[in-house]
Amino acid sequence: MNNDKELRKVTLCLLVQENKILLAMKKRGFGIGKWNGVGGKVKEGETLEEAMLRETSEEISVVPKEYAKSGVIKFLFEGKPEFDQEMHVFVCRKWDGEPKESEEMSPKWFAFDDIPFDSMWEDDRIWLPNVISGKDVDAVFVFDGSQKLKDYHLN
Ligand code: 8OG
Repeated sequence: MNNDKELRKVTLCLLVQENKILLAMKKRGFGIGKWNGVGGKVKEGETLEEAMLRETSEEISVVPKEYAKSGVIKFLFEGKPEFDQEMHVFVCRKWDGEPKESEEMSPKWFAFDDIPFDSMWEDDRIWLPNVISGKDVDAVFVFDGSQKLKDYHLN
């Protein structure tokens, strides 16, 4: 596993309230048709936190107010190094605004025991339960050429 190269950075923000998590259906681009938290690429000159705040407000019209960094996950794609990225995960427990649909995402609340893992990235069922129970994640996931999970390592 080549674990050392400098990877493109993306963010992911998970809104959590009591025993519910807000996921959003990705309507276009990378991960289309999957439920996920909200986020995207960190732009030149932006901090991770600034990127997370911008993406959350662009994609679901919510401004995070109380949040914490919950770890980092590297995704490596065999034969497609241009897809490789490093995802910085935030959990947000207080925000301003009501989640609203955008051109990119359609948000919905799910109970912790009803998370639609079959319609999510394959790695999520491995790390997401830990993160919503308050643990940090530090992991590497390797996908094959057809985006099937092939190997992983939890640090
Ligand atoms: O800007 P773009 O639409 O490419 O952003 C992709 C988003 O998807 C970004 O928030 C990072 C996130 N993402 C991946 N891979 C995975 C994954 O395996 N699981 C989850 N939960 N999110 C992922 O790029």
